[in-house]
Amino acid sequence: PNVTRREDYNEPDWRVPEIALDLDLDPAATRVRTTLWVERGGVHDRPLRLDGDGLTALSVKVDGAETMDWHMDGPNLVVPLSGSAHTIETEVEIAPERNTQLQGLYASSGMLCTQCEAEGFRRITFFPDRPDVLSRYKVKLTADKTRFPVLLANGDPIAQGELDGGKHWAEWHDPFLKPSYLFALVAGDLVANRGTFTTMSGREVQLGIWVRAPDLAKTDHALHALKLSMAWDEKVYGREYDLDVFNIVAVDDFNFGAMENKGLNVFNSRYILADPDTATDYDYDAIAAVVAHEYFHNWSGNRVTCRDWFQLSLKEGFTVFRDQSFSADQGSAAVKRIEDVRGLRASQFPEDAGPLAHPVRPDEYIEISNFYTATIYNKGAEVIRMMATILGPEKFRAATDLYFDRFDGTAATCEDFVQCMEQAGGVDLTQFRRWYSQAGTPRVSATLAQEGGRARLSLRQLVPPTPGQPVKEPMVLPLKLKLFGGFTGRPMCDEQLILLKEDAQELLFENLSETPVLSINRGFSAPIVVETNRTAKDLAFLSAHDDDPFARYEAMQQLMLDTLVTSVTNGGTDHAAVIEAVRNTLTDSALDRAFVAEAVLLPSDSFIGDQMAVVEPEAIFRAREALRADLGKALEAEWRAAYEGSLANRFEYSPSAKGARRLKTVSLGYIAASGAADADQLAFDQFSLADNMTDRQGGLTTLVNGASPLREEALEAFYQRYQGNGLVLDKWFQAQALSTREDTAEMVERLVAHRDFTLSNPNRARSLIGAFSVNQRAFHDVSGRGYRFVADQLIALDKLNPQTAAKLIPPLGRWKRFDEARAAKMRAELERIVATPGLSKDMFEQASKSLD
Ligand code: DPP
Ligand code: ZN
Repeated sequence: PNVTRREDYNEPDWRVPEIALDLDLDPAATRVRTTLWVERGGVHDRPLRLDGDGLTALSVKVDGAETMDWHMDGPNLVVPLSGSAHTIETEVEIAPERNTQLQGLYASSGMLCTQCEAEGFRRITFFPDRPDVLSRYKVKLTADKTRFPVLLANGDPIAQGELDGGKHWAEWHDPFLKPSYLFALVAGDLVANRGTFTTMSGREVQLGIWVRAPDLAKTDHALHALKLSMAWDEKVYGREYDLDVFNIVAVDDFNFGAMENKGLNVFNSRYILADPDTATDYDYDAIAAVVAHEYFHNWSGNRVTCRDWFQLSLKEGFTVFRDQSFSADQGSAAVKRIEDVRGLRASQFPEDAGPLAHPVRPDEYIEISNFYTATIYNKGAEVIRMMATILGPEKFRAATDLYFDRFDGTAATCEDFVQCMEQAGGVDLTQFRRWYSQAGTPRVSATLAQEGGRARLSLRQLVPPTPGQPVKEPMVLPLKLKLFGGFTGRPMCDEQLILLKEDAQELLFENLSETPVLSINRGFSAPIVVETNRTAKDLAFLSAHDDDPFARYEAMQQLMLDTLVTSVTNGGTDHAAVIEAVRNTLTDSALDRAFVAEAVLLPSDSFIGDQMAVVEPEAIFRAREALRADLGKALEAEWRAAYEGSLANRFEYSPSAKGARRLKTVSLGYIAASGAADADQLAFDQFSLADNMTDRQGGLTTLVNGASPLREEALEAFYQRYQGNGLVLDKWFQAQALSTREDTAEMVERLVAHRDFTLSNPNRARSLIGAFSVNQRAFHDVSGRGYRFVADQLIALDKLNPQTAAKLIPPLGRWKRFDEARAAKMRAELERIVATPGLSKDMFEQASKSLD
């Protein structure tokens, strides 16, 4: 397969300032007639080369006359042209109902919709399908009026009408220049939850959340989140919406979470539909975050887009940072930061430490779909956050203003963004740019040594080697730190922001009146791993006294991790320090319940594994269960008090009610871990009496991990209650795939034969196969059956939907982290995948790189 390289970038040979699309929509056979107004870019004699994927040209016209002077180069259409500007017309026919890749134009639950990012537009029509070709779009849609009463596209609706034979048409114009990946259309039998938003300059925007009629009642939360997002972007970034309409459509079959098409966002229905009976608090939060994310792309992505796909983090990293800040402003910023860091550590750190590690701005790819990664999105967001930290809020805002003003209507690069930061911020980011080019998670060791009234902090940084990058240069690491008096608990200095730029640096603290305790990387100011010489006592102290909630959480996590890693490696069972620290936090009534719930939760099996030279899944599981049981027993009264204190109220979606629910289920988990006789009944009662999905799922999950007869009863009741609701059935599959039980692999193998299981819906495939492969204990069963099972499923999924299949490869690629026997079995499955005839390039790239 071909490798695309960043350094090979050239400006487009031909520009396409205008395009008109005329689609006669039909699931079996859709006619696409396209008119391109093309202009030669610069002085050259190269022909017009239009990307295609699976298309056959039925006719080609140049300047109005049919021509035979064209040829195919593989999937692409090549038309020699003599002048500097021409009109090109092409006609193709496509079959959306046969499109199982869900890329291009496809059918989902009776509607027709599109997904064009990154390279799906070429599956609809011939076009220079690259993000630096910006065009003004006119779109005419024609379809059967009964099956497809609603016809939507980007921009503003211009005209509509009826035709003979039960058909109708609609025309949409988008006045803004956009790349082809932002094109979208939707045709279906849909209804809208409508609203309006008045922008800062007083324009009224018509909002619509489009769904199938039975789902209408589940759209209020998304509509509300959209209005909040629009107001937030005006207030925080000065960015106003620019069209008269903004539509969102929810679609059941969707590869991504959602897509920011100009004026017509298309969403995976899991990020739109919510009511208390079917959506958890986590879902509610995720819906608000994704609605915000896609809306914010209107400026960071659409008005200013990417020059090429190597710049993907320009829009994604920045937009994730924006949506994280938005969510932080809606509730507890500390809890949001904890959740984001937990997510980064669960997905990005392992990626950066494995065979698929790549820089935030990659240098090459085989299939761009494989680069919609935690590194591009979440590490990319951390890189923006660090620049915001270095600049401070005012200069950062000046820098983003400059960026939006300077690059509005163009396709920009990460370098352009950094230059705006430098100019408006008055800083030199030369060395900082390594965050874009060097992969790998930097590791910092911080050693604090006291000598009388002075203390010396020695910092060292190391960026580990990653594929293709054996040697690294030191990075710029913004570290927020503070010292606390170990005796009085009082801060001994103000918080400092230091920039660690060298391999090693030292800091001196003078006139200390007591022994200092180090609080470092406060707020997770840099996305790194920090190793310190802090004792269990220091960590317990910080977990109770640090005035930065993130640092407090972090100290507790480190204490738990140190304890667990010791248990796994030396069989240690001294849990006293953790128990005391958890008791302090749990009984501190001044703390936010949501914070408490996060802080008392043990690190995941996989995160414990990430700390070890060789991951031992069974030993980790046992050590973690032993600590959970001890915590459950030692603090049983406290867990019950926390549980009961969170029982009362009826469902409400507010930060405090969410926090109470979270702590309730975390406490339930510990009560169950204690072995209390009534735990199963408690879980079952929570499950059956719940007035919301968060509590119901909490009860179910607790039972699913156990062996009570109530387990089957709950699973069956849940299934019966939600039969026919795809999104909730995903939770049913997922709860079983994530079970900590010994027989999970066997259960999951049986579940693929369940009549509600299908690989053709990405959410369903991920809820079973994806969830199972991150269940460390079950997936890494020493027999290797977990590996074989996942490989079988991915080979089957690849034939339908390569993009979704390839995203599920990474757990198999982590073989280097395991013992030889497991590693050999994992490699064997990867080899079997690579050798599969007809394998997609998506899978080939992920699986073959994972073998290196
Ligand atoms: N660009 C989309 C998003 O991240 C993914 N297709 O919002
Ligand atoms: Zn995005």
